[in-house]
Amino acid sequence: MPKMKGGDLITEYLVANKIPYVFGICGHGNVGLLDSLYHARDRITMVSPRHEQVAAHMADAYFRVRHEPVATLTSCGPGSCNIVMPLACALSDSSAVLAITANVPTSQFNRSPFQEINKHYQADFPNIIRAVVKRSFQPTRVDMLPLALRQAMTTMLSGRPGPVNVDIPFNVFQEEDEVEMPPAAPPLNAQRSGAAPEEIAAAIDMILKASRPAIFIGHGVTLSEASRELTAFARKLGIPVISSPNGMGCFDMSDPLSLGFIGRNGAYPANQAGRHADLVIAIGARFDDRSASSWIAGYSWNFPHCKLIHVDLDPAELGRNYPPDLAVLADARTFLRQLIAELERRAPRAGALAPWHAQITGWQAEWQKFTAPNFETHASPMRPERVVADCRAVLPDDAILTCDVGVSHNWYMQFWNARRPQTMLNSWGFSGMGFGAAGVLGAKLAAPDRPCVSVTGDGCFTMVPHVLCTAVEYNIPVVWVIWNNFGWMSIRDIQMGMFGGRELGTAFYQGANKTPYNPDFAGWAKAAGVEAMTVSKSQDFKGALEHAVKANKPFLLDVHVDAEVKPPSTGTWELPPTPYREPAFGKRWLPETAPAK
Ligand SMILES: Cc1ncc(C[n+]2csc(CCOP(=O)(O)OP(=O)(O)O)c2C)c(N)n1
Ligand SMILES: [Mg+2]
Repeated sequence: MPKMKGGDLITEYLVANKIPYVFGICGHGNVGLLDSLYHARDRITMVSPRHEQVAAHMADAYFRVRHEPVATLTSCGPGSCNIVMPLACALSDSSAVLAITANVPTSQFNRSPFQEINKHYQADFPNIIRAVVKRSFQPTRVDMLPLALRQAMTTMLSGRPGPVNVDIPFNVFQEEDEVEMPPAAPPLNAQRSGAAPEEIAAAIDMILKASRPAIFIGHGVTLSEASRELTAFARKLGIPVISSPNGMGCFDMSDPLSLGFIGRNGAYPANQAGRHADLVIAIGARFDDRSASSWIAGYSWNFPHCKLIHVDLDPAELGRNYPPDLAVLADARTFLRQLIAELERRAPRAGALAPWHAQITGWQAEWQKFTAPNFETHASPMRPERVVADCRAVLPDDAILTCDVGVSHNWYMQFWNARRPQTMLNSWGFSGMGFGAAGVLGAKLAAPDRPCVSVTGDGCFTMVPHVLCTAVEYNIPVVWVIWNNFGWMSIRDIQMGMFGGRELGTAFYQGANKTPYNPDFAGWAKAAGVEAMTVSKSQDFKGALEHAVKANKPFLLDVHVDAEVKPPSTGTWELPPTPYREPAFGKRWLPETAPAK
């Protein structure tokens, strides 16, 4: 066996796994691997943003768009500590990132060399990162690398995907040993688990018996690439589809059977259908507080009065919040294919759901009547609905939207019509500010021929403004739409609504008389070499966005949006012990009869 340097083995393994990019930042700890990547630079590209947080958000977004992973590379100590937050985002949204971190030389373990974390254990970075990855590996010799790399890649992509860490001491990159290249890891979805035949029979029995069924989909359907099967199944039986944010687009949201998002910031028809349903088929979705009106019965769901079939490939999610009547441990696509095959053997009653459809059509009409006028209104600053509507009008169906965190996200969850899977990326479970503004760079590298637009708050963007430099350095033509409302307005809204309007630390001001302040974002962008425009009138936004997308260069639009127009709540959200509020549109509905079981 020929001798190989640790750094070369890692590089060749990344190439063998068809990993085209390493997103990362140098440090003395990882120069050994940089040297190996230098020699392979025609086969794997290093992209070096200005903050490690950005590198990991980029990797996360890249995976969400392509379902193929890339690696991040950070140095020992502070550089690697900077990826904790974005890895938490990736973990809570089941996104794969191969996080390669460097550590101090093994011969210096426990001597407190520069940047070692060793209060309790030598070279203790794995303990910092363990809560936010599926697994952390620390190979301390070159001959440990083949197994660690293979296990890391396999763990990352198998079952429910997620970030994995390989923490490598400085010397291991440069030392040589006789090592064999491990086989490439199976790609995402290489192994798929199905339901038992009796579970499928029981599921179909329940589905055909229901008079008010609804399907609830989450990221599991997206990750399983089950859009076609979901669409065929829902249309065959006419079952409406409610979506959590990372499931959006798996079922075309312009289809009348698509009811949108559910929960406080959901669409009224989704909450109405959720609380009136007699059967919910939840697939790859996890009933988190925001998509379940904090589990308070009658706002979004009515379990256990309503029956529940819960399908997921992670047993930890089955019954986490609602005990299912039928729990199925299976891959979403396989399960749906099994349902479709079983349906071929049964004869569903034609028109059985007509009364349910009539109710739903009525709720959709009410919602449409309530919301439509605001989509037409011109104003300065802009009405939020107008930004959403004009984005939809300008962007093609395959464009990728990376949402950030805050009020803008609430509006997009309520009103964005995603038409294809993997076109709307959301930091849903962890909601890390900067995910959208940074992630859009990774999304564009994953889909170079499609428009990629980030709608990001003024607060979110200011967390990662150096994304401008990276877009210019690497010529990544993305568009940032800054939803500029001069503050951390989603949090200010909580102070206004729940804390008597006592506002502190939630808006951006300058001077003693509290003049609203923000940097001139367009000027800031131009200083970085990015084209930019400020849009303060709604009449100008659509044209500006069209121009920015067409320009095919990094482009920033600073869009002034009215902070005082709030998204209408159609469910609720509770932060105990603070009292929760009744919806602004629609109301709680509790069944009169006792639970059916
Ligand atoms: C890294 C991080 N810090 C803090 C928060 C808490 N937080 C959630 S939304 C928000 C305000 C977002 O401000 P902005 O981007 O301007 O959006 P807006 O709500 O004003 O639309 C904050 C601070 C968070 N989610 N992530
Ligand atoms: Mg803001």
